[in-house]
Amino acid sequence: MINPARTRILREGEKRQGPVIYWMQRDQRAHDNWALLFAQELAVKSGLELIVVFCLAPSFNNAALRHYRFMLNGLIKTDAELEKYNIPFMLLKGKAGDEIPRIVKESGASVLVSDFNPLKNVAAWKKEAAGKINIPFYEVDAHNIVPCFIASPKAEFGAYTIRPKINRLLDAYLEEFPRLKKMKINFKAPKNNWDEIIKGLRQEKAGNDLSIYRPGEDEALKALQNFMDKVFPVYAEKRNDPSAEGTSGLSPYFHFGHLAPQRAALAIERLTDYPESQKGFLEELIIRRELADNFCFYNRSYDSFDGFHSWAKETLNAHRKDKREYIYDAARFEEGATHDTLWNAAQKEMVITGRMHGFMRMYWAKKILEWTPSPEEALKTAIYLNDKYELDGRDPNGYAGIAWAIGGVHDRAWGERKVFGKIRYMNFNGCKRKFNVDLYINKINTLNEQI
Ligand code: FO1
Repeated sequence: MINPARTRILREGEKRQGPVIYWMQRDQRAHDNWALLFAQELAVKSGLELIVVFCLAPSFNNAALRHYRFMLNGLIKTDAELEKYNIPFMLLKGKAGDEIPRIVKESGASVLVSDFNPLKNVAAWKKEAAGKINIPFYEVDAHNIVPCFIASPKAEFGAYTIRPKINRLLDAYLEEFPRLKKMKINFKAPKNNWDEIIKGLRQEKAGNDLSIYRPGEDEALKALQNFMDKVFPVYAEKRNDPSAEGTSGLSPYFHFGHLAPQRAALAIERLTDYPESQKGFLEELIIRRELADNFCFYNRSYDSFDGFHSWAKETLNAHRKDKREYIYDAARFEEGATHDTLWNAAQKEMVITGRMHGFMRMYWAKKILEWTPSPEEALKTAIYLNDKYELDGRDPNGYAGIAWAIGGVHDRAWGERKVFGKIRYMNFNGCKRKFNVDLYINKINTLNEQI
């Protein structure tokens, strides 16, 4: 039995006989997926068929071709995996607000289930779909260990306020996943023509093709094992060193839902030999990640200046007129053509590899604030570049991270200074104290452009 607290109902509806549809959206995997497990429980209990659908949108928050390729190549594997369980997977194309009601009507579905997503554009899709159907519509948090709407009823100030709330509930929710069951012969969906779909992609090509990252649920589990075997022992001291290979590299798999953060937590929980690494990683994986969902879910201005706390708005307003030592527009930032070799290296790392080290992301965003005429323009530029190039962009983690860097969200006030006001300041010398800047810049400048 799936813990009912992981589920909330988006609309009531009349009970009828017909397939249960799981609209897969954020959690694009067959296993360790609470939304799919809930949908299957409903279907098996009532002897109904189970269908999984995914709606391919023509655009998504400035996602580029390489992001769509990564996502679709992951979905191909999910389609194949579901087939082994007699669960049909249908790829729909177009606006979800039209496509989901259409498939509900055509299939005579009795229940609609989707996975939880705090992003406002996805919430709008669901609202539109909910308004056009008259069957029950459930949403299941398959991404967070403690469901977002259970962890807290409001936007939290920071990790220090949400941490006790999550830790109190962790034992109840950090449980092993039930196995997906094989359905009796189910209705046969038409085969998805994946080659045609991938050839038909029309998104802008931005940055390198990233063929080195292998998408999909199976690759995500391999990446988790590799992290545990090779990186975890040194994670505690290397995680803040951009010149080292000290990060998990799991964020693109979390972003596209190829890996459940709960699966990673269950695995890492066993690694008691490295308590420091374990503490550091679980803080990022559980507290920081669920804080980002909390921020986007309860603060609909998560991508704008209005989303900042009043202390931050006041201090940034008080320094609007400060002279900026350097001024760059989005194009110059995008080219990585500023006066700062460290900043340029971080931008180059993101364009070529589709990722940027966590420590550099903070420096990268804060310098955009410092070298842009207004905080609003800085936020716009940082979000634009992050969403266009990061493999894990277009994600609550990204919006929360940028709001932290530029607007002090989930941070506190620091000593007042030019442009930043009381927003935490970072500079080149601060980076030099933390890690070998030349080594990092060198590593990026010798990156193979053919990635
Ligand atoms: N979600 C969809 O339901 N349909 C899409 O076509 C789609 C495209 C897409 C492209 C890049 C990207 O980073 C995310 C994309 N998403 C899409 C959203 C994704 O499924 C998650 O909802 C978000 O990443 C938020 O976690």
